[in-house]
Amino acid sequence: MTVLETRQRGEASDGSGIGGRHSRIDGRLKITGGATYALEHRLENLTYAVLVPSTIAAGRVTEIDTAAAKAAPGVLLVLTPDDDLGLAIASDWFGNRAEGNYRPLVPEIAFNGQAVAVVVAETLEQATAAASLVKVSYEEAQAIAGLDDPRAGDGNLVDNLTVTWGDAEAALVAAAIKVEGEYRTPREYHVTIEPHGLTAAWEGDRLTIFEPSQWTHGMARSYAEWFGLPYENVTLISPFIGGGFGSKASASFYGALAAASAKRLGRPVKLAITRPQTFTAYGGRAATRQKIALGASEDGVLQAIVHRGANETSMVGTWVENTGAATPLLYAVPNFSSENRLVPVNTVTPGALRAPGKNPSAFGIESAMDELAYALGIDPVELRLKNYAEKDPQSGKPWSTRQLREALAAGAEAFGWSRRSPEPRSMRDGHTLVGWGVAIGTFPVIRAYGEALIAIGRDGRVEVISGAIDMGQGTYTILAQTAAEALGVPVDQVEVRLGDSSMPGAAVAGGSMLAGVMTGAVHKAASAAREELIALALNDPNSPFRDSGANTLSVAEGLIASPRGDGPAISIAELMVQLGRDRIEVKRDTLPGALANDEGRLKAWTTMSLMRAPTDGDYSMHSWCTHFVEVRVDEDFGTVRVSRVVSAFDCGRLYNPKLVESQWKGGIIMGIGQALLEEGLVDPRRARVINNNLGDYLVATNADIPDIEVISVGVPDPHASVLGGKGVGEVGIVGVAPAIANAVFHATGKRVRDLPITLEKLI
Ligand code: MCN
Ligand code: MOS
Repeated sequence: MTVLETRQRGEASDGSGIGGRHSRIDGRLKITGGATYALEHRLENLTYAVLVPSTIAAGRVTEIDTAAAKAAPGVLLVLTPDDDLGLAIASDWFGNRAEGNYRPLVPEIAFNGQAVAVVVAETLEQATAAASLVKVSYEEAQAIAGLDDPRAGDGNLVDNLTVTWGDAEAALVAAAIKVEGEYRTPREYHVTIEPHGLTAAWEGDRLTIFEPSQWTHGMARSYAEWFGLPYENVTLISPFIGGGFGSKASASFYGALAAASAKRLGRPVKLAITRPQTFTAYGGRAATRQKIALGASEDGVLQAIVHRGANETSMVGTWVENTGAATPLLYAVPNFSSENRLVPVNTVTPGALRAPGKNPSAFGIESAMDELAYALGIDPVELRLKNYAEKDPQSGKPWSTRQLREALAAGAEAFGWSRRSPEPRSMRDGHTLVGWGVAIGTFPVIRAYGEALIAIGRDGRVEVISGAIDMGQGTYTILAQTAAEALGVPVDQVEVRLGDSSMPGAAVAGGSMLAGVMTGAVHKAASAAREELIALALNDPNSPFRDSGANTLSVAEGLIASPRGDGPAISIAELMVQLGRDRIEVKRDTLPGALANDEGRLKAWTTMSLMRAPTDGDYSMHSWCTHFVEVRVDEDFGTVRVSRVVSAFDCGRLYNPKLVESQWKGGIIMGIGQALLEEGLVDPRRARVINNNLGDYLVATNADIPDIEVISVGVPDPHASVLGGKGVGEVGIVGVAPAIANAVFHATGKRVRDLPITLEKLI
């Protein structure tokens, strides 16, 4: 096959186009120290800010004595709730904006660890020492420590999360077989290796922020609005990010404090969140609980699902961790009822953590389905196939693509599921109980818009420029592959520049949408750049193709030639020289006509208001997965080890299978941590997260992780994205914890309904 034929089939001959297994281009920089992270920028005249956290969880600050701190060596500034920083309230994620003054420090205390002051000094050590000298007096009130605190109550119903069809309560009463359980997940945290923080620097009325960001444009907007600046006056720079998992998608109070301090001092300010503060400066996953009742006929056909969920939120903000997010999507059921409640407690407002909603939701429904399988005496895979949803049960729309049967079949086959003996405690290896469990998962396809600039230089090198980001998921690499393929150049001729809000617009790297958004934009811009190159080559008086009589040209492997192969074949660099051109730039966006104006663009790049829901349109679009897990439980000690995982996924077309496999495995690894280790422990007396460090808040490490096999059963989904891919980044974690809990039940006969599954729950 010739290069051209390969291109026409949409494959890269060297594995570097779309679908190729190219290694991460940023990988070497990240592991050799070549990547400069936000907190590593050494600006001249830099000063250091340190936060002073509250020691109570509820009440108010009555007095702050800053005299000793101000007199301490090197101290330049101490800010307290008494300081009006002159900031305006910024818009929320969706672009809604309230009037008023924004005060990042307030005397009312809503949670333990809330910042009550900030100290800025010449050095970090001086700022840290002075922060300990700030004396805060409080009037303490009774705190509500968490979801389980008896004072927390039942919370408030979230109206728009109520989902009903048929008559679930009546069908449940009438059903031959019923199971009912309450499932709980604790507070969980992102634990990014790179902690949060920023460096803020002013030059006149222009503000530059170096801050790890999942959304440079959205965060730049917040800074501009706080300080009343035109949007263009803020540049937020974030080329490398050491993990985000949902925690780096919005500008936060500490960013406002650092930027306001820098403005007052006329010097750049660095504010680094300490590891303990990563548990309070922004929220992790909210604790959840959900009651699920399933009713089925004796042959295992679901008749009713009744779901009652709740999550904790803070006293001052709303975070909905929708435990009913996956429940109505997974199975065909004629009667369904789901309600969700929000319970305010004294915590920092929780936030997005890999697969928000879907993740705890799957723990509930997929544990309950396993309980139903045992109650019926039906194999759990068979039960899932028996209740297969041929269309979206909630919206009634057809699936765009749903290879979930295929995923169950491929996973079961690769795992050897047919060799499972169904009885609990029936498989053992000496002193170890062996259990096999299965669960499924899903994550929606969210569509949004993007913009990319393609620049072709005099040396023939191609630049792809976008304000989108790469926090490790592979954006640099897949965009290089996309541009290489669309333009017809080798991938190493392409350089991708990301992570700067002054670059072309992009959606948030959240909701597993960025790859679909940005491959679409880059494909469009690179295809247009190719057309422009060809037009110049055919029409420019200095072009060697001018008199060739061809009406089009081919571009492949960086060479431009007549498609008939009978004329000259020259490199892009050579053509640029002959044309006397230094640079060709082509910018394209994927906005529909009605939005392709200044207002639409600003909305698209800086708010989430134009994101399209998975059922917006004729189809219901989601990624799907199945996890097959083997656990080994020590019969005496109750210790659980995951010894084998096989997971099969439908995420549509994969732009880079190597990176996708890594994303899936990353999600599964996080899911193993969630199932067995992770739990934010709150002291009920002080409502304080007590294991706020990497020694006590346990995440999975290499020794906890077995071989993981991942299988793709997806087919290109033309409705989901321009190139046919669906979201990948989050779906991998969904369903892992219930698959493990189900395997633990199979091994031990003990059903653990509250995560994590620690040994005391098994003995
Ligand atoms: N990809 C692909 N083919 C597809 C879809 C995706 O090859 N059809 C690959 C690409 O390498 C792409 C990556 O998967 O860069 C993720 O794409 P996508 O699913 O669109 O997700 P986003 O780019 O929007 O990334 C955000 C997503 C989310 S929401 C969380 S949370 C998360 C995740 O990515 N946080 C991560 N993966 C992470 N990976 C790392 N290393 N660090 C994080 O903080
Ligand atoms: Mo992911 S939690 O949507 O950043």
